[in-house]
Amino acid sequence: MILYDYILSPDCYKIRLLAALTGQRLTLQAVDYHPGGEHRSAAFRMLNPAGTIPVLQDGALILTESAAILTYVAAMSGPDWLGEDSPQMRGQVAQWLAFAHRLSASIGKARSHDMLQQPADINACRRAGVACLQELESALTEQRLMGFGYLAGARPTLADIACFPHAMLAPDGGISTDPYPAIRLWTRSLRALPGFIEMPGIHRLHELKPEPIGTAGQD
Ligand SMILES: N[C@@H](CCC(=O)N[C@@H](CS)C(=O)NCC(=O)O)C(=O)O
Repeated sequence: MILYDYILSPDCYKIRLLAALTGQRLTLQAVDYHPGGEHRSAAFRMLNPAGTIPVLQDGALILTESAAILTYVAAMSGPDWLGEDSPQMRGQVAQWLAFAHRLSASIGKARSHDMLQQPADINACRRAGVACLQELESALTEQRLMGFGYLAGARPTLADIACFPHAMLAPDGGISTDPYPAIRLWTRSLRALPGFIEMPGIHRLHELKPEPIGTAGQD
């Protein structure tokens, strides 16, 4: 499988992360997203008319859209990461895959604005990004109250992988992740998974802060 990849792209990182966690081999084809803008070239648009990365090529199959690529990579490794144990779990995974687009449109845009000088209404992006993080925090808190550590239940699924990168990169767009203890505990659980790989640039300093009150030893 060939992944058309940019090392600092959260949408590409989520594919690399899932491949690492599921033991799938990816051949990385670097795209000069910045500063080259290779994703906008005619040659790249032959591959993906939308001009976005990631793109996955597996033989004759070309897949665009990170949610679709995640689903394919997960399906290649068996049923576990798809989260198909129950209709409820399936629904939750689909919900969080869609939610990840909102993270991309808010936090992702704020980050591209601050780091790559891409035009954006930065205040609107940050407001929408904070609303997304609050939503994620409250969903994870609810899960913890039911004894679950992940977005769609007791074990990690595509839902978690789709949301983790943008949530963790929020500080790059001027959005603090400090007020969210449930998110912090969730990211620790994800980082502890066998095969987990980091993305360069994800901030880890907030993890050195004290345990959220009443949760020590629970993750
Ligand atoms: N909906 C797409 C969005 C991916 C996306 O926005 N990728 C960014 C890089 S992280 C991109 O290619 N943006 C196009 C651009 O900057 O022109 C997906 O989930 O794959």
